[in-house]
Amino acid sequence: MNSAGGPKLSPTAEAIRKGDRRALARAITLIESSRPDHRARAEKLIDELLPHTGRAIRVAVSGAPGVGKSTFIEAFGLHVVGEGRQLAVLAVDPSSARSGGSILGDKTRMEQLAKREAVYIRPSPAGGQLGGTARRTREAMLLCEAAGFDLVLVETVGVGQSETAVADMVDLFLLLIAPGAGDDLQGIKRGILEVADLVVITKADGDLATLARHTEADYRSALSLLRPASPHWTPKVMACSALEAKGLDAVWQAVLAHHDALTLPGELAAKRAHQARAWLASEVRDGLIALLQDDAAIAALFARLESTVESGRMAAPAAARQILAAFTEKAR
Ligand SMILES: Nc1nc2c(ncn2[C@@H]2O[C@H](COP(=O)(O)OP(=O)(O)O)[C@@H](O)[C@H]2O)c(=O)[nH]1
Ligand SMILES: [Mg+2]
Repeated sequence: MNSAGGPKLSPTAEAIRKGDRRALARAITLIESSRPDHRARAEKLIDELLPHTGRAIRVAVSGAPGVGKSTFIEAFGLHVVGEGRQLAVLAVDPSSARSGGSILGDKTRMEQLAKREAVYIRPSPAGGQLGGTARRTREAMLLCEAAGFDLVLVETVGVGQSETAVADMVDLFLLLIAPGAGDDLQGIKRGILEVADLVVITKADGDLATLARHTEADYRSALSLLRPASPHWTPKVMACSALEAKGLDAVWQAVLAHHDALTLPGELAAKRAHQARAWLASEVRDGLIALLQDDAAIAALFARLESTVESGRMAAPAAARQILAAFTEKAR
């Protein structure tokens, strides 16, 4: 029996529980691998550590490239560490794999933070597609929680589908916005604004300070037109400067207020339960597609029907039924 009263943990799990950084880093590398034997070990490890997760506040930091996410995380991170928090930062940036540049940029931008004892920073792995990234991030988050981190920040680019996937694994979605271009809301899709619990106008300093106030007002009125997703929380809009370390405590207090507001009525637990269910469904979906692709004949049929559907010669539902029929036939 270990201290938590559960079954005895494996040495790896025990090391992670004790906060051993190298064990944590190795475990995250393991979950990033798609080799079947690695997957099997990763699943076992996650399962073992699951009872030791769930005690962190999970926050997504999203926004367009260049808005200031990494700089914000550095400044905000230093602030919360000063408040006694243990912080893990996970980067999900599908574009960084392609450009190859932003990981290096992020490392320098989080230079001070990276030196802190209470901080663990994990850049996003190169390659892989979105589904894989979402799974790896969720699993990495659980490992970090088991290692004792009580605040997890997930940096994600506010374009494409990645933020919806990330919104599905965090408690709070923080959308960063740069001053200016309030009219078109900077091309930020309405869908992203709808999942935002906190909108933070960053770079509210120097020449941009006045513009930042206008942008803040614009977003406040845009948000007032949306129905809040939660009965216990109305999304907030605030401004800060990561460069001058101003307004960061207000953001932190809002994160804590959101956490309290959702915890007391049981909404946080319900939200996480719902996320766990959705995770299961997506794992089953991914697993089924992998099974289909494993069979050469079905994979060929899949590819053939894909182009049929692409060219508009057949609708997706009929094509999907054909593929599934071939699969169930095979399973018989
Ligand atoms: N004036 C000002 N510039 C900032 C601030 N935060 C970030 N920047 C600048 O904005 C640029 C992009 O920042 P970065 O954090 O890499 O953005 P990311 O792509 O969203 O991670 C950099 O040149 C930063 O120096 C801020 O609070 N004030
Ligand atoms: Mg960045």
